[in-house]
Amino acid sequence: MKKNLLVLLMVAHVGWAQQKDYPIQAIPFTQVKFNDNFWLPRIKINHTVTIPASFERCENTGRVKNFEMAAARSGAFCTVYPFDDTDIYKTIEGASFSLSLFPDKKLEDYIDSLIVKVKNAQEPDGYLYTARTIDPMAAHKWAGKERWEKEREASHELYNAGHLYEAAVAHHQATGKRNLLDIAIKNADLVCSVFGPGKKHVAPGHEVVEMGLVKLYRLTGKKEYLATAKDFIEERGRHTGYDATSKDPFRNGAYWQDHKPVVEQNEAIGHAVRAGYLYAAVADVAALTGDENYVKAIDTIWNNMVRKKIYVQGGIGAVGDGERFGNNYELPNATAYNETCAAIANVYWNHRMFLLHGESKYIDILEKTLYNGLISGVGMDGKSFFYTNAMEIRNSFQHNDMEAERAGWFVCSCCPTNVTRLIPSIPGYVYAMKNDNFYVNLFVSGSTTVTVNKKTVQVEQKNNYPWEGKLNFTISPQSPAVFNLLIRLPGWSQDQAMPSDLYSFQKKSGQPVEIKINGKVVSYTVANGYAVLPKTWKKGDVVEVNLPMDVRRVVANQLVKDDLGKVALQSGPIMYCAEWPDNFGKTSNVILPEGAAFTTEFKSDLLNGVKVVKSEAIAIQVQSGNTVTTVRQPFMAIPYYAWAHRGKGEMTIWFPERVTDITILSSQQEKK
Ligand code: FUB
Ligand code: ZN
Repeated sequence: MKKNLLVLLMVAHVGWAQQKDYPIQAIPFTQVKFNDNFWLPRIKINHTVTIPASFERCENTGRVKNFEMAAARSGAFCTVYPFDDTDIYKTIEGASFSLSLFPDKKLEDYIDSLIVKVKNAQEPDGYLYTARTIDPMAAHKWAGKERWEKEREASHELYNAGHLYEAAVAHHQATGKRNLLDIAIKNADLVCSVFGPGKKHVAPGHEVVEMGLVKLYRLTGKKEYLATAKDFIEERGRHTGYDATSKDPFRNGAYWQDHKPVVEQNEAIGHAVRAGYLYAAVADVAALTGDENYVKAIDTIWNNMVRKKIYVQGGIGAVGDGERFGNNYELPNATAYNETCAAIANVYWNHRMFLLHGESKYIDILEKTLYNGLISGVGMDGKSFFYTNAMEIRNSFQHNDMEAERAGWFVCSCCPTNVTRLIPSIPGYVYAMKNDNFYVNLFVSGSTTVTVNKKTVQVEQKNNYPWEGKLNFTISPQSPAVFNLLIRLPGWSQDQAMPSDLYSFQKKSGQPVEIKINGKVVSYTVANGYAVLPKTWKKGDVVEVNLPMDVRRVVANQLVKDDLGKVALQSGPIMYCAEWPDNFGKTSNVILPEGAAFTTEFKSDLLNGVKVVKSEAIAIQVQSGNTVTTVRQPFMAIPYYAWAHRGKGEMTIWFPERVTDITILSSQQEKK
């Protein structure tokens, strides 16, 4: 009898937790150690510079003061946006991830002192939103007179909540403390009591609360959190106040992904950060509930994004007006918006898509984003940032809205604080597991220890990625262990510039990727984009993989008007750009003729160490008296992510191959 009761209790316990989940589980970032030259320095500078600088900005811009005033219930909200609270939450989240990697008592204590301020600003029923609490009679103009009244449009009450939950979970996991978690739970309980069937209805105006609730659900097992996340997703497309005939995304609801129920949506649409967070949350809820219609919807949306709406350097959200996705193939270079937060959202989404489906194409997008259009968002100093990530800069700066220099902070500073939390979590994207399949997704020197097929296995990577393609893995199980090692064969190593026909390599290489085990070339099968290596692994087994790193010319689909007749340059995962200091002060006049050969060179003294691409170009020179001449000149390209560290000037990603495809700037444009 007692035994039966125990079984029942065990079932009940398992019942609250995840009965269903992603079929693939990521190896948590805390279990992955880096000792490489590319990511580890970035993670360190994030800890030593970015996090302190970010907290400092939260202090000196008044964001912390907002919490103090909310605690005192007096004063006047002293920053600009009602979502400024989230900069504190996101920095706490990043700092917590970082604490897991680098224990730091001073930082931990400082976070605790901030948490006291957050707690004091929380209203007794759990409501937490300084833009109202400071003075409810004079709430922020985006917030409305009543709580949640303007949530759909602009208040960001649930956006703030979502970032609070994500921070709280990270903080609890890093420190074991409940101080922030209890605040988050109190707020989440309020949110669940206010919204849902038979209660208030709203499609959150800026998604992220859904992902946050899922994280809280995973930690606490409270089903309401998952149910409310799902309710919020279900709310989309139900609002009756839009004008469906309008093409304006603000009028037809598409800006908020609210124009149709999610399961009927088939296009990456609207504000790109909102969209990315929504699609990531849909993946989470699909994994946890087994909802196949959700999976179908995000699969279709993903195909649309990858076939028609992503830039060659991994940026998404082409249009500045509304910070949103453009129409299909609308990928202008001169006005590309590419918000850093959108790139981050795309990493979150693609990682989840991989965990759902186990296909390497999702990691191809994640890798492209990570090494290019995302880290371009943070400068080498760790404290300067791009909000938008330009695709070209011309001397005339005729598009003044394009940022040509990084800044320390922004009035709307979502991107810097988002970078702060993304960087230390990168080790969590490297490995994953499903039963006796062990996936290697990213190539970073370092190690992890995992349990595969009930055996403890240490996996060590040694490489000089992303500069060289020689990868070395040492597999060391405690005792011989049978499992499949799945090594991702990046799309670019398989003659595929993008998992779609949006971009392709001008010439196929046809070079197969060679793999050796213990010095012997082995044949292998490829499944879902992975080289599958089944074996009884023994201590010290060495796997060598040789990825081709030659410089490739990338061409865009003919429907991308801006890129017609032009090529971009790629070596391994890295996209290149030409910048003015390396090309006689100008890059908009550069033609890369067909057939021009490329060489590469690693320059340790340039931009913290980068592999540059060299060639000979033809440069257009406009002389006085209506004369245009061409000259041959040396050409040099640097990794796109490293541009804008040497002053303001021209930058080009897409190069014409013929003189007929170059845009010659008028002298009037030059002067502007
Ligand atoms: O609305 C909150 C954040 O501010 C968005 O994610 C960014 O695009 C910026 O508009
Ligand atoms: Zn942003």
